[in-house]
Amino acid sequence: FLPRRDDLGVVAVGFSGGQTKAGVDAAPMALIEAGIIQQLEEDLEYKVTYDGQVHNFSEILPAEDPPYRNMKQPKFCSAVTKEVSEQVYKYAKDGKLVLTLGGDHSIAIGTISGTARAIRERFSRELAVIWVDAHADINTPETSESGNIHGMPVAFLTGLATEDRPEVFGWLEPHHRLSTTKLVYIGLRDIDKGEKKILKEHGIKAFSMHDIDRHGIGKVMDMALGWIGRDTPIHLSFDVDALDPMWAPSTGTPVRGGLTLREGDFIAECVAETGSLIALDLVEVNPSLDELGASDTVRAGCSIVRCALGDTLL
Ligand code: NNH
Ligand code: MN
Ligand code: MN
Ligand code: MN
Repeated sequence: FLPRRDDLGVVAVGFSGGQTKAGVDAAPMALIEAGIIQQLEEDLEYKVTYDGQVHNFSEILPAEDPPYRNMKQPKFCSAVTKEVSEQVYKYAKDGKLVLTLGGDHSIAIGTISGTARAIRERFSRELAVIWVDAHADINTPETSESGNIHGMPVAFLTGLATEDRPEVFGWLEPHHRLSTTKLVYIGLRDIDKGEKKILKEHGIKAFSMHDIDRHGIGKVMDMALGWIGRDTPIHLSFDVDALDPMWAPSTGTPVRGGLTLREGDFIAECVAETGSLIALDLVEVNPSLDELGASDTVRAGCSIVRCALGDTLL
C-alpha cells in the first residue's frame, strides 16, 4: 500500500484560530526559511510538490463566528480544516507522502481526515495515528475547559464528538474518521479531567512521560508500534510541545518535564524505520512566543521532520 518514498506533498497552513495566541500562523514560513523544504529536496532527495504558499485562509474568514457548543471560532476552524482535508486527500490519493506544516493542532482535523479517506479509498486500509503531544487533544466541546478547538481534534476525528451542522464540522463523515483502537499517544503529561475519563472509558493506548521514564523511549516505541501492527499506514501528528520547553520553548502551552530533543527525533526515526509513514504534521511552533528560543524551536521542528522522513544518523 505504500506511497512512492520519494514523492512528497507539502501543505503550509498558517492557521492560529484553534487557540487564542497569535503567532503560530508564522511557523510554516519560519520552518521554510530555516530550509526545511530545501533539506528534504537536496539531502533526502525527495521530489517535493509545494504550491509555494503559506495559506492563511483569510478569504474564508466568516463575517461572524460566535461560540457554539462552547467552541471558539467554530465556523472558521471547520472551513479551514475542510480545505486542508481536501488538499491532503488529493496528495495522499496520488500516492504522495504528505507533510503539513502548522499552524495550531486543530488543523489535524483536516490532515487526518484527508489521509484516512485516501487510505480507505486507495488501499482499502484503516489508518493508524501516532499523536505525540504533552496534551491528549481529545476534549469534546462539552468537556473542554478552554473552548479552544486545538484541544478537540482527536474527539472529532474518532467520532467521540459529532455535529450535524455542516458549517461546524458536520462535513466529517465516517470515511474521514479514525478508530480509537488505532490511536496511540506518546509524551502525555497535561491531561484535563474530562480527557482522562475519555481515555479510560475507551481504553485508548497512551504512553505518558511516566511510561517513558519507566521503560525508556526504545521500549515505548516497540510497544507503540507493536500495538499498531506491521503494515498499517501511519499518520504521525507531532505537536512540538511534546518536547521539553528546554528544547522547544516557543509554543502556546509549554509543559515542563517533556521529551528531550533526542527522544523526539528517536520517535520520528522509529516511525520512519517502519516504512509505513504516509503523513506527518508538525504543529504548534510559535516563533513570537519566547523569542529568544524561537530559532531553537524551529530547528527542533526541522529535525523532527527530517528524522520522520528518513534521515539517518549513519
Ligand atoms: N487541554 C487543553 C485544552 O483543551 C490544552 C490543549 N493545548 C494544546 N494541545 N496545546 O496540544 O484547551
Ligand atoms: Mn496538540
Ligand atoms: Mn500540546
Ligand atoms: Mn491543563
